[in-house]
Amino acid sequence: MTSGKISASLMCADLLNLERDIRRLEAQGVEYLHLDFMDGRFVPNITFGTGFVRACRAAVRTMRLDIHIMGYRPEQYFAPMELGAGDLLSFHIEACENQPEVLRQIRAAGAKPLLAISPDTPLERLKPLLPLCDGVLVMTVYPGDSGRPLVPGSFERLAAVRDLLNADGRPDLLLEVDGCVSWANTPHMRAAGTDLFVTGTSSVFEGERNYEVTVPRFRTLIQ
Ligand code: S6P
Ligand code: MG
Repeated sequence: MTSGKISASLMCADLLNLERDIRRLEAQGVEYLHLDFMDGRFVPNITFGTGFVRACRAAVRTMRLDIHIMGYRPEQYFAPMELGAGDLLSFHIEACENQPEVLRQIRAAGAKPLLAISPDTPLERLKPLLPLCDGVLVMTVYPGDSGRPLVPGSFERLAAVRDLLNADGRPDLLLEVDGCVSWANTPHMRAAGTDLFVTGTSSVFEGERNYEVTVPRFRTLIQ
C-alpha cells in the first residue's frame, strides 16, 4: 500500500490569512487543499462561492484542489468554478439526480470524479456508479461543519467501502475520509484502507495551527 496523502481543509485555516496558510501548508508538502463548498440547503451552512474556488486555484503552487460540493445539483457549479485538470471533485450522491451524467461531465472537464456519501446512506448505492468514478469520499461525521464528533461504526464503514472497491475489481479507486480525522482516529482509518485524509480541527489545524509540527506528525500516522 502506498503512503496516504493529506488534504487540508481550508475552512479550518486562519480565514483572515488564507494565502499565508496556503504557503505554509505547501511548504510542508501537503498534497491537496480541501474546499468545502456548501449551498445552505443540502447543509444549512454557507462557506464560499465559485469565484473563491477560482481564486484558490490561482493561488496554489504545489497543492491540487480537492473540491467537496455539499449542495444540490452540483453540476451547476462546474463551469463557474472552472473545474479543470488535476482537480478532485466530489459530490453527494444524496444531492444529485443524474449521477452517471454528472460523473461524465466532471471527467470531460479533465477532473477526477469522486462520489461523496453521508453516514446514513446505504453503501449499496455506490455499486452501480463505481465503474464511472475515480474514488469515494466517505463522510465520517454528519456534513455541514468542522469540529463534529465521529459517527460510531465509521472505521467499519471505511473498511466495507474498501472491500466493495476490491470486490468490484477496482482496488485502484481512491478512498478518501472526511470528518474527525483526529490523531486517535487516523491509525484506524488508515488500517481500514484509506488513501486520502481530510485534516481539520482535530489534527493538523488544532490549537495554534502550528503546521510545521502538525503536518509531519500527521504524516507519521499514514505511512
Ligand atoms: C464537514 C466538511 C469537512 C470538515 C472537516 C473538518 O462538513 O466536509 O471537510 O471541514 O471534517 O475536520 P475536523 O477535524 O474539524 O472534523
Ligand atoms: Mg469536506
